[in-house]
Amino acid sequence: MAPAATSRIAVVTGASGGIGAATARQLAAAGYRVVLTARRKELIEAIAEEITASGGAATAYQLDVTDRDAVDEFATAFATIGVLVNNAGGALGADPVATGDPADWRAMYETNVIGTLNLTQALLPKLEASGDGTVVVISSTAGHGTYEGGGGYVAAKHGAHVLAETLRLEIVGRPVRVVEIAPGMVKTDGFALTRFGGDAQKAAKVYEGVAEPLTADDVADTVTWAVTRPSHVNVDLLVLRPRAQASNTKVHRDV
Ligand code: 8X3
Repeated sequence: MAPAATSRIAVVTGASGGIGAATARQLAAAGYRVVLTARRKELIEAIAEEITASGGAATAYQLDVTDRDAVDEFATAFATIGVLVNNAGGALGADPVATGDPADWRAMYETNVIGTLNLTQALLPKLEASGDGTVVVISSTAGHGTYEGGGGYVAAKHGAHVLAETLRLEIVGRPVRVVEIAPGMVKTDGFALTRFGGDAQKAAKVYEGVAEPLTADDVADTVTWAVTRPSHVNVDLLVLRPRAQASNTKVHRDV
């Protein structure tokens, strides 16, 4: 059996909204002492307060996952950690490869891949010290197949997927599981809006006519399920999509 979650620490990156915030709330409800990290301090502080007010244990720590010095400093606060959820990331632009902005590609690689690398490297000794750690990588179905306009996001998420797969090979035999959760279409407040530079109309088009895109809570539910399996059970990869989405390019729309 996995040790009781109670009093174990779960670090969640990108916890200021969407999947990260939902995951922090659900892990706290499962008994973890949650540490919410993100760049936007006020947001994570508010969520941590809300979790605490409802009887959970949560703290907020402002962190940019691409800043390695800051990540290393953050890691010094812990002797052991039970769970690391690498959720920080996201998409910038939906341009074809021929015209995509290299700055967007670079930024996406930095957050989705290097950010995950930074946290994982810094916290791996602490996860191992817990005797039963779990690294979760929130990748995407964009890490398992491409689509037109996927561009740098697809490339970066393939990087995150490969990081998870390679790490699992390299640390086998040590007491740390590596779990990859790959969501398809998830409707959150921020994802599509960020991708389209704040253009609400373009963002709304992503979900147009789709009966029920996944919610942040749907993804948080799978994360919580995966990390609370008995210790010897490693959920290598869990791909989830809404029923209306059969593949990256096949979505049923009632329009
Ligand atoms: C989000 C899924 O289809 O926008 O990670 O690439 S998609």
